[in-house]
Amino acid sequence: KIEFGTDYSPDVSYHFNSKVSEFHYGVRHPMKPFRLMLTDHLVSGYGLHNYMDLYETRAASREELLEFHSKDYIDFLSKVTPDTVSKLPRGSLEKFNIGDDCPIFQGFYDYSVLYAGASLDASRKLLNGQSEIAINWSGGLHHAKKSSPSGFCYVNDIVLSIINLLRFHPRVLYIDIDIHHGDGVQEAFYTTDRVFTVSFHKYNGEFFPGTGNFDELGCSEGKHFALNVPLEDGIDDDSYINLFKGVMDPLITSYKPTVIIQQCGADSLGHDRLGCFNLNIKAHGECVKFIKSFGIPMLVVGGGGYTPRNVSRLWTYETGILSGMILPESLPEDSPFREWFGPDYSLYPTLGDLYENKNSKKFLENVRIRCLERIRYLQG
Ligand code: ZLM
Ligand code: CA
Ligand code: ZN
Repeated sequence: KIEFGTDYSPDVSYHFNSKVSEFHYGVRHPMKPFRLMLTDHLVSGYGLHNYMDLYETRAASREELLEFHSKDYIDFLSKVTPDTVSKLPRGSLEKFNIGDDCPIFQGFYDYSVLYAGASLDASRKLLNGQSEIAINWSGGLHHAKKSSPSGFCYVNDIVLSIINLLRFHPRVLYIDIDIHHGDGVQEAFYTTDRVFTVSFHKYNGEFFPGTGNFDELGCSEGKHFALNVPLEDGIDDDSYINLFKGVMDPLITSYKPTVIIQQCGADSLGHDRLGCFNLNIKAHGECVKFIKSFGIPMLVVGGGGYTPRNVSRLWTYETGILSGMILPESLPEDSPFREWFGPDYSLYPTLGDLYENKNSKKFLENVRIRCLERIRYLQG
C-alpha cells in the first residue's frame, strides 16, 4: 500500500526510545507522552520503519546537559523526587518553577534525559553526514530555560542540539510551528548571529508564555537574527501556508543556513485541547515539505500537541513526507490502538472547522510585509 514518492530520501533517521512514552505527568495533565507510542505504532503500521535508519536512543549525560543548563539546576533535577519534593524548604519550589505545569512526577528526570538524548543522537547523525534528515518526535521541548523548567519542558533538547551543531555549522536556522512561542530557544541564542530563530505562534500578551511579539528581534550581534510571527485565533490552512512560505522562502535564501531545526508542535492543529488554530494535518505537513524542498540537512523534532489521536496522525504523515514515502489515507488495519482513530480511521480527519478566523487578510498581509522588511536587514 505504501509507495515511493519521487523525492524518496534514503538518508533519513528515526530516533526513538519507547521508554519515553511510558511516563505520566499526572492525572489530567495535558502533556501525554503516550502520544509518542501512538505515533510509533502508526509509523510502523504503515511500514515506514523499513525506509529509514532506526536508532534506539540513549539518555543524555550530565556533561551534555551542562552545555546549556546550570549546575545548580541539574543537581536539583537529578536529586528531587515526588517523595522529597514535599519536604523541600519553602521557596525552593518557587525558585525552580515547580508546580502544575512542570510537576515532579515519578521518573521525570529519566524522561527528560531520554528525550534530550534522542535529539543529541539525531544531531550527531547530521554532523557526521550519516543522515540528511533526522527525526525525534519525543523532543521539541522549547520552553526550558538555563536554570528552570517551563511549560511542561524540563531540559531544552533543542538548545542542546543546536549547541552541538554549532561545533561544525556556521549558521543554524531554527523554525518553530508549535502554537506557543519558542521562548527558551530564542532566549538562548538572542545575542548571536550564528543561530536565526523564527517562531509562528498565537500572541496576545497573555497566551503562554506571554512573549513573542514582533518587536523581539534579537540584540547586540544577534540583532535581526530572531523573528516572531504573532497570530490571532483561528488561522486557517491557506492563510498559514501563504504566510509561512512567504516568510521562509526569502529568509532561507538570505540567511543561507547550513542546517535547519524544525520544531513541529502539533498544538497548532485544529481541535487541539490547548490550541486555538484551525490547521489541518496536510497544511501543517506542507510547512515541513516546503522546508525539506530546500535540500538543507534537517533535524525535525515534535513539541506540543494535546489531542493524542491527531498528534500521532500528524507526525506519522510528516514522517512520510520527510522520508519521501506516500501513505494511503486509510490508517493501517492491524495496528494496536486502532480504536483511537474512529469513526473515520483516516490519516486526515477534518480539523479546520472549530474557530472563527480572527486573522483578517489585511492583518496577515501587514504581518507578512513587516517580516519581509526585517529579513531585508540580513542582506545588509
Ligand atoms: N496553570 N493539570 C505548552 C505549555 C503551556 C500558566 C496557567 C496550571 C495548561 C494546563 C496542568 C492537572 C508546548 C500557563 C495554568 C494549571 C499557570 C498551560 C495540570 C490544565 C492542566 O489540568 C491540568 C492538575 C495543567 C496545565 C492546563 N498550562 C494549559 N496551558 C500553560 C503552559 C508547551 O506545547 O509549547 C511545548 C511542549 N501554562 O498558561 C498558568 C499560567 C499554571
Ligand atoms: Ca511557535
Ligand atoms: Zn505548544
